[in-house]
Amino acid sequence: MKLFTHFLCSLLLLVLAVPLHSAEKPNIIVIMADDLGYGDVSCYGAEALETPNIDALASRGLRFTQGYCSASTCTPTRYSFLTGTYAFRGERTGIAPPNAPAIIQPGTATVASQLRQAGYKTAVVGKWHLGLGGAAGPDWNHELKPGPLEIGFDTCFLLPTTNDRVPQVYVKDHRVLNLDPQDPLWVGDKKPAPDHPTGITHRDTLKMDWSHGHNATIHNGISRIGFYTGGHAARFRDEDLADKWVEQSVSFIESNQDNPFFLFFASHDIHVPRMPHERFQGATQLGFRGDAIMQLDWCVGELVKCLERLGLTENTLIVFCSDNGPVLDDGYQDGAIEKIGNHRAAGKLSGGKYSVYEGGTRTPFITCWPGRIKPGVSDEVVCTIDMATSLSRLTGQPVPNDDCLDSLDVLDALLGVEGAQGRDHLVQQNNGNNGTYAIRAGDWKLHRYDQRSARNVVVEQELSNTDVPQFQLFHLGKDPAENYDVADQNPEIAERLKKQLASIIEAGRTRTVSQAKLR
Ligand code: NG6
Ligand code: CA
Repeated sequence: MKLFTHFLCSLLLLVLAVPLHSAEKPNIIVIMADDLGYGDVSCYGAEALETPNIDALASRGLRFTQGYCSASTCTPTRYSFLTGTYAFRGERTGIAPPNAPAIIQPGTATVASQLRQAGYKTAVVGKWHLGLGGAAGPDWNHELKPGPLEIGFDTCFLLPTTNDRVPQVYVKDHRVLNLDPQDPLWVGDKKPAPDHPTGITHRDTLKMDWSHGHNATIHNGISRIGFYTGGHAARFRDEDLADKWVEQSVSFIESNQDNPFFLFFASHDIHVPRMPHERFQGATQLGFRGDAIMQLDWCVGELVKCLERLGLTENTLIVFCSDNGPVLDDGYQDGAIEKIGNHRAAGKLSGGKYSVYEGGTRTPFITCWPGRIKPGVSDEVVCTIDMATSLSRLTGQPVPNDDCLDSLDVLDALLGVEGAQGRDHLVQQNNGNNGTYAIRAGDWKLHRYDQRSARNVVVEQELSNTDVPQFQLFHLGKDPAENYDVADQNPEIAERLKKQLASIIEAGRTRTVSQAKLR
């Protein structure tokens, strides 16, 4: 009898130890494009070019009409994608300069650390732009630490900042790749010598001219933001970046084909300087901006082909998204404006990069997992910030209480489960913590501009507000392009959203907070 009771107890313990939902461990690839707009690919309505590989993901998976990144610039979106916390809550989360120290502190839970804990091998390949090194910034000639490896990635192969910023070198794990110690790399924000050639002094030698900023050190015929010297053996050609990302990703996938892996494929396309490989130059009528979209599409195709070759297609979840909306002239004269024709980079939306209009943060967003997701179109609101919590649930990982503060579990919506709902609200922001926000709740959207200067929003197409009020209210259902501020006609709704936004900022978190408290 005693033995039997003992047996029963053990059985009970065993049952309790099994999580309610059994975890699934598909391979996961997040492909994040850079500055790609809602209307830039053919499955979202572009007619000036065709993106067959991205379209194929959409037709084999779920195409979201309301998929977002959390900010309309790069660093804050990447910060909140990885950490699951709104960037406006953090310090130094605005667009990072070349010598920025690591922005995400070691010990912070991230998408990568959560998946690593679930038994995944994790890698980031491509643009980082989240700082490297301790408080003094990156030590380019020695160990670049902390960085991705200290926040959950097993390996990394990076462009350290963004390619219009110096330096043009790859970082593999903790080191600049191919750095010759005899030719140390120096990076700074002041001219290192009076005769150091720059985009100003040697403008006539440039292969692509600048239009604003981007006039410091020249490399590969393109002048950049910031100065650097040395490290010549380590420098890359802009034209080869996409090939390198694919090569490194394929090798990571091949080495991990027998275990679950997570790959963050952080493409640099279609950020400036747009200098696609020669084989894509002239591929579209849109100039290098369009050609870079073709290059991005090619990368997607190569990743998909690799999965197919290894028999991993059925068991791999691919998420395709962008880090912010579109911009035409972002500092170089590459013909993007002159050649735009009828193409609308943000589709039907207003605004783009740097703005909290929908065009700034609503982007192409596709989930594809042939073994699990039924193809279709979803109108649910989902955001890159939700990956941390949603992928944790998928893989059976508890989310630490003090991290991933704004990452909501929208897994079922991401997988297209019948009747599943996405977010009922989302805060959008532009850059860092400068007091420019928008909140979307259902069909209503409120903009808030704390700084007067920020109200001169740079908007991409037509709409050019010169001085807007601190608060504006739009009805996205009736007015998706946010043309008509209806705050005066709907004062109660405007008040409700103002309060909701203020409580979200004040509460310091939105996950595991009673939603009533946030209203
Ligand atoms: C801006 C740059 C822009 C781009 C952006 C960051 C100027 C005038 N503009 O400051 O070219 O680099 O920062 O883009 O220098 S992001 O997509 O990485 O956020
Ligand atoms: Ca970007």
